[in-house]
Order: sequence, then C-alpha cells, then structure tokens
Amino acid sequence: MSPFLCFREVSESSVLLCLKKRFHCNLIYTYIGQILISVNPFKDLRIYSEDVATMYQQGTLSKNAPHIFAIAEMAYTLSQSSGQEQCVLISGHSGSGKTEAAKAIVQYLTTLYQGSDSHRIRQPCSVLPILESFGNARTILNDNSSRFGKLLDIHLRHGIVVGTSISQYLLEKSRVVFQAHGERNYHVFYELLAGLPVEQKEEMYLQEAESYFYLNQGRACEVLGKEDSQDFLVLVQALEGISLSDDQLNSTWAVLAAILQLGNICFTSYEKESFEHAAIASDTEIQIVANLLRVSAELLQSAVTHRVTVTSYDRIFTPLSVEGAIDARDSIAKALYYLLFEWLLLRINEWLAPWESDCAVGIVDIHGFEDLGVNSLEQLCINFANEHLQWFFCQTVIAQEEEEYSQEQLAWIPISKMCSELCLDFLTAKPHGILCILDDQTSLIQATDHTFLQKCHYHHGNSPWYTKPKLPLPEFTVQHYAGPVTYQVHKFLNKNRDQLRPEVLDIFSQSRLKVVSHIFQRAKAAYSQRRELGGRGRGLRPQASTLVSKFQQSLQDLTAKLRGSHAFFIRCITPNPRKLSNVFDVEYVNCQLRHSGILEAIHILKEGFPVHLPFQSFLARYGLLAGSRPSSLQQREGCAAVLAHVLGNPSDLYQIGVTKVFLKEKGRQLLERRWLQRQSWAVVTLQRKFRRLL
Ligand code: AOV
Ligand code: MG
Repeated sequence: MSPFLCFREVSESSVLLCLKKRFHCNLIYTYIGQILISVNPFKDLRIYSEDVATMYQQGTLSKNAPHIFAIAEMAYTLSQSSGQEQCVLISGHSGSGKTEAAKAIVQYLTTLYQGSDSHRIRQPCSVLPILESFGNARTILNDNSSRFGKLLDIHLRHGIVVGTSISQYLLEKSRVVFQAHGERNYHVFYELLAGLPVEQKEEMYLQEAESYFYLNQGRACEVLGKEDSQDFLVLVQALEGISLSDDQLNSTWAVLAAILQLGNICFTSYEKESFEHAAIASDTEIQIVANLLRVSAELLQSAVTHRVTVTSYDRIFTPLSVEGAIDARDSIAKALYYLLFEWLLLRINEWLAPWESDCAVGIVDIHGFEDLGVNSLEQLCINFANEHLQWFFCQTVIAQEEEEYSQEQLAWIPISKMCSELCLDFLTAKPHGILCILDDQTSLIQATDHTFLQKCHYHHGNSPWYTKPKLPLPEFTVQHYAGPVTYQVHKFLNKNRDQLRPEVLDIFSQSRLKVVSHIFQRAKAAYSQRRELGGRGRGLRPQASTLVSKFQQSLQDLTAKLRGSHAFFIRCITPNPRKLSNVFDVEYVNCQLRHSGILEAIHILKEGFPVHLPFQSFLARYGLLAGSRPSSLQQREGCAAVLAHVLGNPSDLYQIGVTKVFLKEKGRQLLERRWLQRQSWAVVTLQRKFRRLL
C-alpha cells in the first residue's frame, strides 16, 4: 500500500487495490510518478490546518506523506529556484474535489508565504465566496458545482505572495434561465432571497424563491446542509471587502432582482396576417424590471416582442413569435447576469492586482467531464475543454520523457499519435470539424439546428469518433476519451450565436443605474470593435464571434500559457456515485482512472524505456554482474559491459544515454533476476567460507 507508485510498477489492478486500501485508512492522496491522485473523502479529515501546512514547508515529495500541500510546496520551491512559472492542473469528473483542491493550494501559499505586512496583501481566499455564490450551483452531480472554469495566478515577489489574478472560462449562461430536474440556478439568487432584510426585499419587489420561474424549474430550491441566509452574509462581507460601495451593492441586487422578474414575464399570442405574434400577458413585470434597472419600459417591451432591422432609411420592427419572444427575454436575462459576473471579476482583479511580481504559480480548475441526462452545447464545450487538457497532459508527460531521451542522445522513435489528439482534430479541424461546421452554420441566416445536424452526419457518418442516432432523433454522439456522450442539437445555433441585439445594448447602455450602463457600454464597445475588425467592407456581415470560437481562443491562450510553464498534475477521483463517505466503488473508480489518462500514459511510456537509472546507481546495483566491478572512471563503459553481458549486444531492451541507462521493463526484470541469483550465490559462498573458518 505504498503512497508512491512508480510508472513502471503500476497496472490497472495494482493502482486500484492501492487506492482502495489507502482510502479505507483515510489516506486520500497517492502519487503515481509525480502525479497526485486525490480520492474525495466526502468528510472532513482535518488535514488542512496550519500545523499540517508547516510540516510540508521546505519538504520534498518523498519526505512527507502524499498531500496536496506537498505539490503546492514543490510548485513554490521550483518557482523560486528556477524562476519559471509553475502551473498546477487539477482535473477529474464533476464533484471529485477539484475546487476544494484549488482552495487548499491557495490557502497553503497564502498562509505560509505572506509578508510581514500581511494586512496590505489582499488575500485571494477572501474573494472565493464571491466566485462561489455567482459561479457555482447545485447540479445532480455536485451540490456546489463550479459552472465556470478558472485560472488563479498567485503572484510572488522575493518569495512572498503579492497578489492574484483570476481568469474565467465559459460561465454556463443557460443556467440563468433553465435548470434540469433536481438542479438549481446560481447560489446567489437563493442567498439573496434568504438573506436580504425584509424592507429591502419589498423595495425590490422580491418574493420567495418558489415563485420565480428561473429559480424553480428544478423543483429543488433548497440544498441540504447549505444555509443560504448565512452564506449571504459571507457574500456581502466579501463584496464589501473588495470595496464595492453601497450604491454598487444595491445595483448588484437590483440586477439580480430584475433577472428574476424577467423570467416571470409571460407571453400570449395573437394572429395577424396569418402569422403568430407574441404579446406580453401582463406588463407588471416589465414595469418592475424597468424600475429596478432605470430603463424605458416601452423600449424594453418592444425589445422582447420585436426584432429591429436597421436599413439606411429606417428602422423596421418585425413582431416575434412567442418562441422568439421567450428567446429574446432569456437572452436579456443571460446577458445581464454574464455582464454582472464579468464586472465583478474585473473588480476582484483590480482589488487583488499585484504591484510587482517576479514569478507566479497558476492553478487551473475547470469544469469536470460531464455526461448529464440532456447534454447541450455547454456540455460539448466543457468536454471539449477536458479533451484539450487531457491532450496537454499526455503531451507533457510524454514530452518530458522524450526531452530526457533527446538530452541523453538516445536513438528514439517518437511515440505514436495519441487518440485524444485525433478526437480533437475531429472536433476542430478545418473545414469540417464539428465545431467548424457549427460556426459555419451559425453565420448562415437560413441554417437551422437540423441543417447543422445533417452536415455533421454527412461529413462524419463514418468517423470512429461519431455515431449517428439509430432513430431519426435530433442528436449525435461523440466518442470522447472519457467515454461516449450524446448531444441534443436543440438550440445549438442560437446558443452559439451568443450576441446581444444592438437595440438591447442601446437600451441598457442608457440605464440610469451606473453599474448597468457601465457594463453594457463596455459590451457595446466590444461589439463595435468586433464589427470593425470583422467587417470586410461595406455591406458584408461582420465576422461571427461565436461562443465556440471565443471559447476555443481562450483555451488556446490557456494552453500557450501552460506550455511556457512547468506543470504539475492532480487527478481527482470520486469514490462512489452517491457521494458517500466510506464507500469505494471499484468499478466506478476504475472507469475514472481510465478516463484520467494515467493508464494510457503508462501504457505509452511502456512503449519507450520507462526505467531510467543514472550510471552510478546502475553500477551500484548491477556493477558486479559483468564479472568484475568496472573502474569508476569509465562509468558508461562499465554499464555497457554489464548490459552486454546480461542482455546481449545489440539488444532492444536498453539504450545507453549520456548520464543514464534506459531500460524496458523486461530488461530490468532480467537484470534483477540475475542480481538475485548472484546474491544467493554470494550468500552460499559466504556460508561455506564461514563454515570452513569454524
Ligand atoms: P469539483 O470542483 O471537482 O466539481 P468540489 O471541489 O466542489 O468538486 O467537491 C465536491 C464536494 O466534495 C465538496 O463540496 C465537499 O463536500 C467534498 N470534498 C471535496 N474535496 C474534499 C476534501 N479534500 N475533503 C473533504 N471533502 C471534500 V465540478 O465544480 O462539479 O466539476 O463543475
Ligand atoms: Mg468545482
């Protein structure tokens, strides 16, 4: 039950057995090579105190028991000794403990490496409640699921934490307007309703969570063990902590209250010239939204029931169908929430900004691989991101290996292309990767979800990564590295368009609430900039800046950053699907281990020479196998003599580098067997000598 497993020792069953035994002894951390495996205990093990942290200070991986703090310490130490940026990449399925792991690293670094004037240093831990309230929600997999990916960069100067910067990836906007059964909207809405004083609630026309369509679709407004009203107090404190004024705080609540009102707007339909048109059933909610956000109620009403087309002479108002009106309403709600989230993040970053820094430790915590009851474009993006990071993981582990081979000047044949790379190609290759088809279709006015699906079937019907549905259903299945996932194409194009109509931007840019006009003016400026950059002359459409293309861009930026850093990997694992504290479901864990890519990496590394021994260590153990102990001055020749004697020359079981011997597993076993034989022979000789002496 060793806490340290070497790549060369492990197989699927040995890893499983080891993790299981350790888990039942409350030992949740294990290393495979330098990768830390963490099994979610679902109970408080009291292993994150300051005393424990101090134990890990200035330690190496092998000095103490495996722990996330040991990885944090290594990252810190390397950043100081090499000056190179360090990155800790945390991955695993939803609910496996990534966010908790990220928090532990932040806590470790900020506790142990804060300056003496710590009051001046703005602690990243203090803003985490804001990110959790606005970015986390209850899902069927995790009561506190992060619905956005994040990169936390902890900046250091002269070894002291001097600031933090936070980037976010792909906040799940659709949750603001839709939640599946058993799920909730973002925590902040429920916290606001549970925690805001009664008078203030009345001023904002707020009622109970159950009365809002945007909060109650999952029929689960409460989370067992979570005190929303208490969390509201923590949130307010954190927001005041980053210096939000009372005015800004009230505007934040007003935006949230307005979103809830928007969700309760209902539409009726009437027929005109044999077309169905939408009308607002009651204008109470529109009036409240307009009051809360200080915008024109008439313009708002028109924005949710009509589409405006601007020609060179005039503005043409085309009535929307009920479905179109619901989409228009929802897109306003999503934009309000997303822009508010972006603004808060901007404020957090301003507040945490380092004044100077000489290096940084990055922590990457993105959404885990997901396969839900209904998977949509969000899941495709999330799984695509996981595919991307998986590819980076395999590349890095293998690249580190290949780098060593090249430094040692071995004759090395590059490892075969990895499957996750091929699946990435299938998703992103031009012009017919799934995501490219989606972007193409999104830019065509006449395209629909159905035409998108037909194109996918046409180009990928025979691809090993793609499966058409057996019945004519609006879905397709992708064979991801972590298993097949079926996606429903409903609203794919609409979600990918991800653009607010200019007239909506105009309405809110003119709001008399400062925060609202500010966030929409920024969005408007970004929109105009895109138009300018993308428009290729008069009369042409601006280049589409779709959800998928923006997300791809941010993933590429992240990968570029990771490439420039030294990476540590943490693989989080859920021990059972029911979130129980003492149950280790072997099949369930095995599946995740396979998905984590570790077993695949081991397999690939085994194709190469997984055992690396410096000449000196090699000779210390096997030196005598050549017959006589070779002179220490010619270590390389000594090693060559031993290897030729035991394994033959030439042999494909080994290669000799500049400072190390590289062995295949079989070569190591043969050497080891010979060594054991020699040991027993030496013992027999010694016994004989001993007897003679007696
Ligand atoms: P995730 O980040 O991996 O899911 P979390 O970090 O939110 O998962 O963990 C889920 C829950 O598991 C937490 O709320 C804790 O109750 C418990 N937990 C996780 N790690 C530990 C630990 N080290 N010790 C004790 N309990 C733990 V997602 O964000 O859904 O992919 O998108
Ligand atoms: Mg999380």
